[in-house]
Amino acid sequence: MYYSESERWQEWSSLLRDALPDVDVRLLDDPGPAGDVDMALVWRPPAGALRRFPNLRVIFSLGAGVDGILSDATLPDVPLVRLIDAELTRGMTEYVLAAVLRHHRHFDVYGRQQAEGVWRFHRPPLRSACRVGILGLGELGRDAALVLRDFGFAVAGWSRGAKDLPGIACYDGADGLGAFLARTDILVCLLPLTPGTAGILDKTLFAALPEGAAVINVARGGHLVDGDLIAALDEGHLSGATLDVFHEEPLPEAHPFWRHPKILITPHAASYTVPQSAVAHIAANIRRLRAGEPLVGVVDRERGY
Ligand code: OXD
Repeated sequence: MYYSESERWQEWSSLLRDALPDVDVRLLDDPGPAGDVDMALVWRPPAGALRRFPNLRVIFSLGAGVDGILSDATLPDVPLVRLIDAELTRGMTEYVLAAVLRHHRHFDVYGRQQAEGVWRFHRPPLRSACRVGILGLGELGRDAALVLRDFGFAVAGWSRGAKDLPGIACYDGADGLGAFLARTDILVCLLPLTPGTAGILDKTLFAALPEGAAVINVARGGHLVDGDLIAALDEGHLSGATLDVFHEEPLPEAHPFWRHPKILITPHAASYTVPQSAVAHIAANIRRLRAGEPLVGVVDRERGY
């Protein structure tokens, strides 16, 4: 059973049938007898929608983040599987690289200068002296960190539990956060949204970054305290921000982010699910489910990712 942008369901359904000819894909709006449905493929389904299916065995997320599924307090107690897709991961890395380069090469400053007809060169620091910090070293954070490292940036990562990545300075836990922030000129948030990470991008965190740092949020709007970001930019402590995600989407017309000269907004476009590649991950898991084998990408509901 499928629930997302309904215009894409034909595409998903035909790709799934190519991979697993016996699969019968139905829309949430027209699922047939509830007892027939044993698997759900969803992106932010309406709360309560999945509890109608008594024989549900698994829920597949059609996106990397699962907060929009876990927020349903009545979610059936069956495995929830996040999407792991090379195209989605690379799409995110591409965006993060572009955003880091935008701050590193002062495109944000040049944009403001252009508006005033100012011709002034700003020499960027050497890449090896530009310290990028990735908050969150899951599937997406790890790939971005390694590509930025290969590009020559000084990359560090922070995660809740300890991680070890070649050429990346890895910090973890509450104790490691201060040192991680103190060495970070460009901060990228790629954390899952959980009760423990909501509002993490706040004035305390910004104050722990060096003067002139930039912030890129490609995780969830709920990570950011909007007013604290505006204050840190207006005081000049932060030099700029690139934001792809917001508390309310689309971002309301009256929101001050729209007109802030130091903020670039993109419309939740950092990455996106590519059905042609994502279907391989889902089909492989369906085969595992049928063979009674462990699924890949099962979310730990306690942790929230
Ligand atoms: C996702 C997203 O979680 O697009 O995949 O935000």
